[in-house]
Amino acid sequence: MKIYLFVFLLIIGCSKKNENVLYVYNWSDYIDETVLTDFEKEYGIKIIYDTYSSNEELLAKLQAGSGGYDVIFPSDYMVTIMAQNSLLEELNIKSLTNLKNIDQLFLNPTYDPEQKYSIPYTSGLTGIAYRTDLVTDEIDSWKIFWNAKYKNKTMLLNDMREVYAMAFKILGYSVNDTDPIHLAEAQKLLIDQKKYLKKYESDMSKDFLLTKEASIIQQWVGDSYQIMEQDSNIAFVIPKEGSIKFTDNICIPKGAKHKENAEKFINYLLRPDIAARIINVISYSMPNLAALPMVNDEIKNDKNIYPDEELIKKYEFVLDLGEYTSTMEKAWTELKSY
Ligand code: N2P
Repeated sequence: MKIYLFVFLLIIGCSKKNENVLYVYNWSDYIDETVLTDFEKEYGIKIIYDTYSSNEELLAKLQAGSGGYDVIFPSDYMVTIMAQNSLLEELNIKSLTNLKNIDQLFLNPTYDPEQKYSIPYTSGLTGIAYRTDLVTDEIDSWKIFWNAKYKNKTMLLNDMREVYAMAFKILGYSVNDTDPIHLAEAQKLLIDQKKYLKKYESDMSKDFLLTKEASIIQQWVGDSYQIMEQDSNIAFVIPKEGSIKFTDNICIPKGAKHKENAEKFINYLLRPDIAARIINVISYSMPNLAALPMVNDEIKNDKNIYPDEELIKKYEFVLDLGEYTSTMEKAWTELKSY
């Protein structure tokens, strides 16, 4: 009898222990780590944290059924794709009492009109980070990536939609263009650029820029500002042709084992003090209005981080291209192996 009781208590104990965890899968360099440890202390929930560097990597992981994640951060168009593929849990909005801090303009977006699956986390855009001590030209255009002077010193994001968006914008097309003739033109341009390319790389390109192994990289605004803080010879520019603007979101993947913990975590991230701490570390804007008074002035007043519409009028949100995605994927695979 005693042994049964012991086993029973052991099982209860283990399952209780398992409940106090949360598996978080986020973009690299997209959180203030002290916010994670403070959450663990405050809620007694241990966070297991893992990172990715593109929406497509996140999608592939979820489609493979691996990871066991409870919280993920897909961009706008990826929320649509994931919702359509039944990869997201519906959120219990009532549990998210801090949603009131979010700017109304960011609620009920076209990619999730009923706010069923996603809560906006950050927003930003893609531009060029470069070394002012190595680049003598004035940079205002994506075309700098085709300048032979910077051969083997340029890096583009390892991100299909970002790379084609850049080429489409140079050619005067939309980032969501689906004309195969335009794709062929973009492909030609990008094949030509490979002569000057060191590597397609999203995360490590920042280190390459810091160590001067690269001079010019395609990079997201906040990630660029994070390295600008480490090296005053790094600058960031918004190219005149435009490119992608995004809203990244907090979601719960289908079948998440710790949904309640996930909702506690999401509500915690929506707290003004927590949001402000994250913004001050990652240098991306968040639609959390109540956080603004606690955001550092140099971030709040920076037009690249909090841009006005005029500055980014040529910037577009990525849309799901439906079946055409596989056509682009084929071109991307070909481009990378070229
Ligand atoms: C985080 C980059 C996320 C921006 N390092 C792209 N959505």
